[in-house]
Amino acid sequence: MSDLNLNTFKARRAEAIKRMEKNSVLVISSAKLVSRNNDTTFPFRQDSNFYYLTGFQEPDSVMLLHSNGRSALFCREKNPDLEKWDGFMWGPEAAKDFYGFDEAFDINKINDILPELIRGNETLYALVGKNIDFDSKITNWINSANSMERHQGNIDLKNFSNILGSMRLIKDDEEISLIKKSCEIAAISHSNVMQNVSVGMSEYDLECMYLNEFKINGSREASYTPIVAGGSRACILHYIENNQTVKDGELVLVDAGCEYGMYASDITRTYPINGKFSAEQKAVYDIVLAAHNAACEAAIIGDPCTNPQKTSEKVLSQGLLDIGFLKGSLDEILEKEDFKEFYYHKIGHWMGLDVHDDCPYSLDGNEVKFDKGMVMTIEPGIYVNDTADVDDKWKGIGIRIENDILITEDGFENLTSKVPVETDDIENLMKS
Ligand SMILES: [Mn+2]
Repeated sequence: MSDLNLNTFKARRAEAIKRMEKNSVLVISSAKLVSRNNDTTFPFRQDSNFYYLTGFQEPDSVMLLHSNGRSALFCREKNPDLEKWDGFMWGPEAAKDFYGFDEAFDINKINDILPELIRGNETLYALVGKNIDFDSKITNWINSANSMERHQGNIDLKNFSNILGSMRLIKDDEEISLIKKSCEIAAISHSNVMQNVSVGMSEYDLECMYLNEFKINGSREASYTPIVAGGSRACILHYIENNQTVKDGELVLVDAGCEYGMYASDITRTYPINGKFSAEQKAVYDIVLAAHNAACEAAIIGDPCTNPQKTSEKVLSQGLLDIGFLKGSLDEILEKEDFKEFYYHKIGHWMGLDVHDDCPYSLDGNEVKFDKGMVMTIEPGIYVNDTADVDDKWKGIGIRIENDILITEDGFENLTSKVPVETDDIENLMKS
């Protein structure tokens, strides 16, 4: 906890307040502890939006900001008995002082206190639509507050998602250094595992190796469940069963990233389990790589954030024409989106506190334009399903290549470059 710069969170709250209308409040909830099954829970992971504005790592908490600059935190009362089971709890008083809130209250009293704090305001901002349970609490609090006024009040509920998402879109220096570290750990992990795989291993053998590498390199958690897909299972985009054997001659697609200081990384590599690409595998791989490289080049400050998508569709379609997977003219293929038979997902996503960062792609009907400090994944793929109208020798090949890029003044910086991406480099690494 001591490595957190609490001024960063305070500054973000001040910035959020600047973006609020006058006579308004913003109310955001923490994550909850989620049950796995009877009496056991998943490891707690704080809600990214709540964390971004507070730095506070406990469940059952709510933050309130007022346009007049005041801030309040609701959290669990300190409970020495419970602390013997579940560990340290801040309690409102200590949390208020340490995290720099003006007021703090017992979360159990929120239904009485929060309506008092929001009554008489014109606007209540919330992250509407993210959590039905919390949305209904918000509605109830607004209802209580309105009924407290001598003449029925009318607090206007507004969605703060795009405002907060726009703040989160531009990463500050601290965030960039955490993302870089997360990317570095993930890249080193991919390289280390590639050197140690062998024919006949199961997908979960590999999964285990990746998770182990993350942990020994300083990341406690993966940023999502790793996808380890041997052979044709690579064509299933969110395959996480990871329970089959990877056979000689097959590729394995691994989409695995880690979390460092709450920030995600997200890398995909596809490589031959026996260390040597076949001619067909290499031919498809090089098309995906060409699309990847061109898409990275298309991430330019001032240009729409959809340009890498369009670029990848063009380069990939040309490649699919060249090897005879698609027929007709390039313009026609792009117009009719014939490439979608082989490339059926988007080029990438914003990345930060969330692996799919909770940030907008368009605002007020306009595409978001690239700016310095944005972080996006670039991850084109080609997947040849059994149903494709191609020679049998191609079927079952599924390839995705994914790196994480930072938008800078001089173009893009590849944050995951420590893991090889060219087929020659992968083969050489796997030989070593
Ligand atoms: Mn991704």
